[in-house]
Amino acid sequence: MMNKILSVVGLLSIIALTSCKRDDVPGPEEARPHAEVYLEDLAKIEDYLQSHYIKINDDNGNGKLEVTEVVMDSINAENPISIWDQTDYPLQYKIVKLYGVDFKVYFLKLDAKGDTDADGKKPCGVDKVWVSYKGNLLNGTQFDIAVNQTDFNLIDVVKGWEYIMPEFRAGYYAAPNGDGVLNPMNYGSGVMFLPSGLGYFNSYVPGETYAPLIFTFNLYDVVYLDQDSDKVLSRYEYSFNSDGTLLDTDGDGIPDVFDGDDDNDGYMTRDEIKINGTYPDFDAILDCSGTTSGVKKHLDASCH
Ligand SMILES: [Ca+2]
Ligand SMILES: [Ca+2]
Ligand SMILES: [Ca+2]
Repeated sequence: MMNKILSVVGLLSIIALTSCKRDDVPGPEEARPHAEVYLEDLAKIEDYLQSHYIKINDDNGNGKLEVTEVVMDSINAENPISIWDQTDYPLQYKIVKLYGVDFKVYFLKLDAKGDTDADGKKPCGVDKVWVSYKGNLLNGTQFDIAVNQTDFNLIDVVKGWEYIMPEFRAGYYAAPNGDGVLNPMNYGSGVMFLPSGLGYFNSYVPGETYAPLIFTFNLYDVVYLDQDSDKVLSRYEYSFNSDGTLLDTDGDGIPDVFDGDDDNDGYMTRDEIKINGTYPDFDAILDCSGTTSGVKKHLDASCH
């Protein structure tokens, strides 16, 4: 089954490769301005949050949270408290600065143990994640689901994941039943409510254009990546300026996380940081004076 969470570009290229012609999949509509669409999406999402409840059914009684067990539907006599008003899973949001818009992105943490758990690795926005998830439209239509663990690089999927997944932590694997079977334990779980601008926007991918998306997910594991192969893990290079752009130390237009020569001094970062032929941990990378207290060599064009 094709995972629809792949970014539109990735997905459309797969469609192009696997079918001669798809008359049933219309091309994208001409894109409307992000700022305009976002305000409509925000109103729809906030209306949804105020008119729907959330409930977790432990359907299979195995003590693990499956994405299929997370139920959201219109409030009724039996379930009168909205997602907006309930307090079991406090509604949080993150401001995402992108495309000239300050997107307010709501999310819920379903696992109250949350951030305090020292076992949990957190991804940065360009790492690889092992997840289970389901994707729904606001009308309840489920357009995608992966019940079992599957892995994605966060830069390959819808934009919202890049920003919201780092708010969650992974768990660990253990064999609690003494049978040697490893199970994911104590993992982060959540729900994100994405404006269409951080989803498929003007593409028909989820079944309609400009669709706000609801993703319910478990984050089982994180693999730290080195996107530019400069021997500095991306998580140490992936950071944002106050205007929402990615940090670009040398200002050459290539963010540090994708730049193999971060200070543009003509010497590759991986060569600059090497100590006695080995690559040090990030904290041990030296500065120009040979200590670890100043600006690291690969970020300082005055030495190499
Ligand atoms: Ca750069
Ligand atoms: Ca770099
Ligand atoms: Ca350099």
